[in-house]
Amino acid sequence: MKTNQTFTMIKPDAVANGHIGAILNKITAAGFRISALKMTQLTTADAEAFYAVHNERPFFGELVSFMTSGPIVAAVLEKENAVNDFRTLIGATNPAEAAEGTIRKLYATSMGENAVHGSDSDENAAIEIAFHFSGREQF
Ligand code: 3AN
Repeated sequence: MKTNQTFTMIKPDAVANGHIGAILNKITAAGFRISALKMTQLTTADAEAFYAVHNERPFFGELVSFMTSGPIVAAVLEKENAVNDFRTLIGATNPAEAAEGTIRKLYATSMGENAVHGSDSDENAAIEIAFHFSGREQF
């Protein structure tokens, strides 16, 4: 399956630190079209379901409590090669290893509180988009 879509969340740390506008600006400046957008707050059940692949990892509890700690901004982004190009734009999971100019280098504070999520495959992008947005919320 090959699509031109990816899914992102601006995480609670970046929302609380006032970076929504700067991050959306960086995303559109990099050539992505925003085709869905909402501010919301995940419940514990939402975060556990969204991150179910990580439920055996030692940081799972920390991840769920962080992701439910405040509002997030969820979005669907469109561009050719969206998944890979967006992973490049956000940088490495650990901000200390993220390349200069990437969103995580600029705005993340730690490995756990790393400012943004980006889908890791076309398959997961489709699952994550359907998890957060109904058909009539996508344009
Ligand atoms: P990415 O978000 O770069 O795809 P994943 O999928 O390995 O990274 O991890 C999902 C999320 O889990 C990360 N965005 C981060 O918030 C959290 N996470 C990953 N590794 C750690 C860790 N060692 N300690 C705390 N949180 C972590």
